[in-house]
Amino acid sequence: MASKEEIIAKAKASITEFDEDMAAEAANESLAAGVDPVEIIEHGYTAGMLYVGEQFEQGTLFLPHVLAAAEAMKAGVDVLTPEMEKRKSQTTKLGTVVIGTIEGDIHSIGKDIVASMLNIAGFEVVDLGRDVPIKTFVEKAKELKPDIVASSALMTTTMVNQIQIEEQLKEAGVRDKVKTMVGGAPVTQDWADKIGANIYGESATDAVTKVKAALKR
Ligand code: B12
Repeated sequence: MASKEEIIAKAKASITEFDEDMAAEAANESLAAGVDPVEIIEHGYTAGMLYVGEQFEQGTLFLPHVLAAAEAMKAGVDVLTPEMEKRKSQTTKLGTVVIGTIEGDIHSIGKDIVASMLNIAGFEVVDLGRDVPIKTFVEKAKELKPDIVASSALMTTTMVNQIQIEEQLKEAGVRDKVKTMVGGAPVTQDWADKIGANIYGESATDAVTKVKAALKR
């Protein structure tokens, strides 16, 4: 049976080689070997996607490659999801998180991972999808009274819209009733501090740790 390191390497290679079948195969091998799906996602697929992103930035790979890499990542994560669901914390609900990719931005892979890891950790997650209008975040905050309103932004041009979430929650009179969380590749702790967001999460595991700490549950 393949070792954990070999499976992680295969998961990473499946993304950099845009190979959906290989991605699913690595996922199945990891399940058979009893490797934590989170490790495959973070150190395998995500690491591969980071590499593809760098190559895209340098102009050695192009948009169709990025799309193919994203498809491969989805193929792998789809195989792992049922197992992650099974491992879902059976404790009482820890809290509710409303999450979405910010208005103007269609990047959803990172947001999806954060949403599923929060869900597995025992939070009720309401995923609003991608390119979510600011007003929808605010409406859902009023309607569902979640503990956390979380937004993902993958572009410098769309992260500015996270300011609007802060502003419009204030205008609606609900800013003090929820905690806001921001994340996505260009987002930093500095940015979160600057716009007045309560939590910055660098990765999905970081998000889970910080949400738990913020809600002290
Ligand atoms: C995959 C990808 C795509 C895919 C997206 C597929 C999908 N369904 O999501 C496709 C091909 C569709 C795409 C399209 C575009 N893309 Co693109 N894309 C990427 C790429 C290569 C990887 C992003 C990714 O999925 N990473 C893997 C995931 C797992 O990582 P992640 O998203 O960072 O998420 C992790 C953390 O950030 C964090 N996190 C994420 N969200 C959240 C939220 C919360 C609340 C928290 C706490 C944490 C958190 O946790 C995650 C897991 O650890 C990046 C490169 C990069 N460096 O990011 C470019 C990139 C983001 N894209 C870019 C661009 C320009 C575009 C396009 C405009 C291209 C075009 N010319 O059409 C369009 C966007 C159109 C739009 N309106 O949104 C630019 C953005 C530049 C900028 N302005 O800042 C980048 C940086 C590439 C580049 N350097 O040019 N893209």
